[in-house]
Amino acid sequence: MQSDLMLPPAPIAPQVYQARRARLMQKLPSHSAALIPGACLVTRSRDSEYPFRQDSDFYYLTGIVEPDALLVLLPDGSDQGGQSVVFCLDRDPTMEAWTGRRLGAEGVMREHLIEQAFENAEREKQLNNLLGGREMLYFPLSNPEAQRLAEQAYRQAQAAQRRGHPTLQGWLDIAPLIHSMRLIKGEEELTLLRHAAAISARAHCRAMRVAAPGLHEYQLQADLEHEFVWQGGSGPAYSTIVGSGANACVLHYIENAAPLKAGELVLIDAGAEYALYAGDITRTFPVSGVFSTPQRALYSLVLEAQKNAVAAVRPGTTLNEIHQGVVEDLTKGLIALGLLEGELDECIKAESYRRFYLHSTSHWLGLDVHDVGTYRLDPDTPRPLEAGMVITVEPGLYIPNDDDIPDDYRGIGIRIEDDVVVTAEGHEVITSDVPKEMDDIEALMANK
Ligand SMILES: [Mn+2]
Repeated sequence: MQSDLMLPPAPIAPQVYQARRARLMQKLPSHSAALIPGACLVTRSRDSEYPFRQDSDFYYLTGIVEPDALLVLLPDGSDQGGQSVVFCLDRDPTMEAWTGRRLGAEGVMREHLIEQAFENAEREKQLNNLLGGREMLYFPLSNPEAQRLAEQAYRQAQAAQRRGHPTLQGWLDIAPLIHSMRLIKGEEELTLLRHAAAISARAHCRAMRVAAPGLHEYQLQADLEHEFVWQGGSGPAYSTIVGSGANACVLHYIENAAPLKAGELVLIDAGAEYALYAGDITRTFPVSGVFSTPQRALYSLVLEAQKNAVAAVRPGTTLNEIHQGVVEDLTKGLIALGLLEGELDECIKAESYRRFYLHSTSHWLGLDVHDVGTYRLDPDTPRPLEAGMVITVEPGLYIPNDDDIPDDYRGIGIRIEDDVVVTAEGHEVITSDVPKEMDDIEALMANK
């Protein structure tokens, strides 16, 4: 099994996070300050907690994975952008004996190149000093902890105003500024995304080899997630979907409880999280290793649409155009199979295809599986793709168990999803280590 281990990529250097903070501060006025809280531990039951997952925005700007931290940015209009301050967990020998080493203020400054750091015990006093005289606050408006800190700062500012100091004038959302940066991935991020994708692809191959009638969906889930962690990932990047038979038609089916039956397809939508970056792959394959004729007919339709969509990925095009291409391909095919009636244009205009394909074709991918960034520049203008963006391409067909559907096609759900980097020349598919051609899938399943 040792030969099976993949070579892990280098972690992102602290200088990269430092440069991101500088870039963000250069976008902020020098009389402002920004507050960006990290994530806290969340209770799972009684005194046990969910595994800690850092807030993606906080992580993007610091690389710090401790809970209960806070990043304060103090822009000053200089080339370096300004100063970064972090509040972190207090050093505490007793607590550290239970839960492990804490960075402490010195560790934060040394290991993460933060100019100034304090332990949380000093938070209130030091925040007052740092924010005094700053006229505008930026923070993620959706974050209740940041909201609380901003209100506290406002009360302090009012008191200071009575003593003649400049006062806090208002606050603005910092999320859009961070999210527009996260939308374009740097080379060091692409390396981690490629690795998350490669681990995910291996896990899918493994599930294809293991699948057999008589097993349950959850056993494929266990096998996928074993591979994620075996290769150094933290686990799944989102709840693993293993849907056999008609369960494949439930888009977010995560019960994964049904037995796998001979003759049925199984749809797996699963991806590893590696260094907080997400993989996101969907494959659909026959439980017993061979596609039936009606399954082939539907699968080849989805596969053609998916390959055409991937081929269309390049700078300047939009996710909207790619989706429209998929809709046209799928609708054409559904008419040819007799599942839709009428002319192509009419079916598209009336959206009758939505009975079989109701989701969109792509989403951004990064630190979050449905990554941040707007899809439109304004309500009428889809955002053109740029080099460094990472997307999924995932058309599907979901045929309901309805009386008017020919028996052969009822209850079949198929989705094929790859992760694709937009490059200057066009695109790079980073999930091609798991087959999607039917003959290749059958060959892999035959040569377990
Ligand atoms: Mn996806």
